[in-house]
Amino acid sequence: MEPTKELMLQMYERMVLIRRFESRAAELFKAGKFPGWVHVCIGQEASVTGSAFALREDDSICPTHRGHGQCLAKGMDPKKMMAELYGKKTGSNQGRGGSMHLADTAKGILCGIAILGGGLPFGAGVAMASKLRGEDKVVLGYFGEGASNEGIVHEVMNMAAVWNLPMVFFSEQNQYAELSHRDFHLKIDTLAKRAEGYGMPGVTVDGNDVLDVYRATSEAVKRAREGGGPSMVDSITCRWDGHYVGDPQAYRKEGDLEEWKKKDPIPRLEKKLMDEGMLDEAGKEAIIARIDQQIAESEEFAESSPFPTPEEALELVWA
Ligand SMILES: Cc1ncc(C[n+]2csc(CCOP(=O)(O)OP(=O)(O)O)c2C)c(N)n1
Repeated sequence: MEPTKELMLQMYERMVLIRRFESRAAELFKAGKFPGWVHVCIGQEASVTGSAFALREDDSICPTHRGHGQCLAKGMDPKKMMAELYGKKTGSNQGRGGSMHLADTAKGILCGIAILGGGLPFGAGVAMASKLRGEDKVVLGYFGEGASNEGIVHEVMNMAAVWNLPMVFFSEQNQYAELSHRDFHLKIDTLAKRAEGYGMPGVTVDGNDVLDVYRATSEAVKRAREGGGPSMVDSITCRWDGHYVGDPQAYRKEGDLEEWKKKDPIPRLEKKLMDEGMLDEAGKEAIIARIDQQIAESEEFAESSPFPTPEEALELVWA
């Protein structure tokens, strides 16, 4: 499934948005503008964009604790996201969730869950609902290579295969799980090897090549939509920042960042677009200016929005 030129330009712009939004969010966090923990996915923009763009608007994703990029790629409004980071009432979760629990069900963004692998069983429930209702909506669940060793991930993948659920299990193998390099806890090179054990197809993609990610995920989404059941995509990429913003990263392998930065996903697509005459310097500058304006507006929106009041604390509580 080849993306159109129009779609490639949209993917480029979205990757630039994610990179610049997260860079600014990290600066704001360091300046003490909002509390909590912030996990950025800088370096992984192709992985989140290529996968989310393979979905329809009414398909769903299960975001993780490192979910800004996943949610922006799926179409979350940057204003709602920034306001949520600030804990404001205008945020995507009305200020109750923060960075790790982003949700916007109207956009198919099921709630991010900070417990590793915790989003996947909910995603399986949504996929089962789609199947029982005779709809053709697909759920794509994100997880990291660290989470891949959690029992819940194995359980969900097994059940999804047995029940033939319309799901895509998308692992972002970003080299580090908290403070551990992947070699410390994984004996296999690609998680896709595990797919056969669940009875589903598995594929490995270059997670820094947005087109490779888009093509492979589109195929998995098509299979799920047509009743062919779940698949697994292992996207090999790297996070450039720490586990959290402020992490001193004493554990990082020497020279590894320099190597991965050579594979920066944004200039890779940019070069293709320029070589094929779809983008020029002026077009690139216009995209950056447009995005910086959008980010400045989201910051202003977050700053000027009210906090929820103590009287409203129980408003969104179900029981
Ligand atoms: C069940 C559970 N165990 C441990 C943690 C603590 N923890 C938070 S993030 C993390 C590492 C996650 O690594 P990975 O799944 O590869 O995702 P990444 O952070 O690299 O995106 C750990 C161990 C947790 N949140 N939930």
